[in-house]
Amino acid sequence: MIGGFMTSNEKIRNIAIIAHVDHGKTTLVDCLLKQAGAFRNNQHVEERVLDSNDLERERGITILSKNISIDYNGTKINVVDTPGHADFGGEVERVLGMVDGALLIVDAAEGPMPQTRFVLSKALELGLKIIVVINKIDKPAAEPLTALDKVFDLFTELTDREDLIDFPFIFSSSLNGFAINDLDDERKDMVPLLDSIIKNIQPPTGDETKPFQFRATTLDYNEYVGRIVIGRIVNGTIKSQEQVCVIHADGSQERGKIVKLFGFKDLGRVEIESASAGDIVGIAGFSDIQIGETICDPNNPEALPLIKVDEPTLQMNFSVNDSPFAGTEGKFVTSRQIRKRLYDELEKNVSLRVEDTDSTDRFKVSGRGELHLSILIETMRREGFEFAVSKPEVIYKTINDELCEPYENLIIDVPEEYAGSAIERLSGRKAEMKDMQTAKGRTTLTFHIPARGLIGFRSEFIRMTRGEGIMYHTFLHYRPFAGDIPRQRSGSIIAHELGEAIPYALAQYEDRGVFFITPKTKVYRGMIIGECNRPQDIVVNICKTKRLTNMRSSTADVMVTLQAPKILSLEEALEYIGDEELVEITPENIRLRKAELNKKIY
Ligand SMILES: Nc1nc2c(ncn2[C@@H]2O[C@H](COP(=O)(O)OP(=O)(O)OP(=O)(O)O)[C@@H](O)[C@H]2O)c(=O)[nH]1
Ligand SMILES: [Mg+2]
Repeated sequence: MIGGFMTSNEKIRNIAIIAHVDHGKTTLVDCLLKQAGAFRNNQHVEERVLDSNDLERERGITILSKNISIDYNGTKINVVDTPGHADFGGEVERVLGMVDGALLIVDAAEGPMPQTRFVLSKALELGLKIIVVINKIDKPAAEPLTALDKVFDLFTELTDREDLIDFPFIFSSSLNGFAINDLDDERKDMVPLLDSIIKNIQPPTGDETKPFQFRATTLDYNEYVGRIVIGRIVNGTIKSQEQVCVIHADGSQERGKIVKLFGFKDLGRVEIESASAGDIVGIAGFSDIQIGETICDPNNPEALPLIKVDEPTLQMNFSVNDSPFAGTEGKFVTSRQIRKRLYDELEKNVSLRVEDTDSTDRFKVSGRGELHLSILIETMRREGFEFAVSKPEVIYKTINDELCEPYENLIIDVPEEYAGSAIERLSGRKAEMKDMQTAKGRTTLTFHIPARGLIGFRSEFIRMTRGEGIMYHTFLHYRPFAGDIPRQRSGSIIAHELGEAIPYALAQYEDRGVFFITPKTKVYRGMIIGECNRPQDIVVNICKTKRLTNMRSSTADVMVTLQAPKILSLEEALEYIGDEELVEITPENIRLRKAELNKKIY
């Protein structure tokens, strides 16, 4: 049977799950689904079942927020799992607009972290009721009560509203599937959390008898019906196939029919016949509707306040691969294919922007941060695309006739002995220190820094702290341009000709720097194959075979032992390249190269 769960508001709860990255949101959703019997008894369930796309599973992070719904004793609890990484903060903020409450998950060992503060501040601004979940209490280093105290401090810092500060809390281990009200309680299941949601989160407000109003909050896509907008029915009731009206951001109205109406049930989206105020649904039928716009009753068209979508702060060019290896590794390589793929991405990637440029082979792609853009690159590469990307650059804006640039709030946590050098390096990148605290041998520092100053910093930071430093940054605001930041990068080692790198030649240049390639890697003229230990680029002939003057030298080639190369990940490659350099992306390889391959000096 299609449809069915017409519910009155009383029987609905809408919540979002919010937290700093990795504090256990998705694992907690697993537990809730299991507890509510969403899986058959004998069904094999993967961990973090909601992190369903390949990249999410591989990296262990949530990239897209997802809706599920559970039935608990006759109440429908709509749950939105949100991503924890700062690049997706805008998405979390929007999602919070369609719920009535949130579970704020906090790692019992780590306590509140930068993104905890960000998501909490957004939830409090909206006046949402929050249940604090101190998670991972099974960890040996867990200090649940200390973490709870710190969360309390954070609340008092962020709001004056007593009713919100007086928050309900619960302890849990989503890995072990239990939640408890008191640390001495028996640890058996998630029932205490479900009960707490029913008790503490209000049923949605909204009037079923008023004209229909729905606000598009997130995007989804399905190849049969196209764009699906997900959001909350603010007022009224709606049926599938009904005539409605979209009010666009510019005020224009578009009439049309609801082609499909979706509700959420357990893990999936199901087609339904009707739904009413307070419920979260998906609507298909409008290909031009944008995030934040309203769908409403055509006889009483009234727009809901628009919600803003965060503007991109970082941009880069995607271009057709024109290296000598072009077309040999990818399935989709033409300008037309790349263009279509990029524009298709806009169907579901809310804060991404794509623009044509003066060259038909190049597109400007803008996003919310390095992770946002690198995930798109990685996804396309896995689909078989081949292309080249340029160095990510911040997006400047003119505000009140003044050139402004994006600033980030940067928090680093380092062993005490590295604090001095961290401060020094960051001030060279125009960072201003805002706070510094030392406890238990570690120092936590807060800076405001131009986003520009962070490009390339991560790898330097990891090296400087010998891998023991932790860093987080989130977008802060636009501020007047801070002036030049000289980039300190060593020169590159550049290949001189097309061929295959041979061990003997690599060994010869080993004292000049570190290589990014292994022997037998195919290289071409102008390809960047290593980092020099001097500021200048050097060009090397890495394919030359030694003139064989006697028999011994042919075996000598086999005998050389080389230092391990430094194989750059996609993110590292993007951080490494400078102006006039590109990263070549194919399903099989990530190569660095000079944009101009045939310059005299190579
Ligand atoms: N020890 C312990 N580990 C946990 C618990 N809950 C989650 N984890 C682990 O913490 C890691 C992160 O869990 P996720 O559920 O992916 O965290 P998340 O908050 O959804 O992460 P993002 O979506 O990337 O922000 C995983 O390795 C989990 O297995 C817990 O209660 N105890
Ligand atoms: Mg997650």
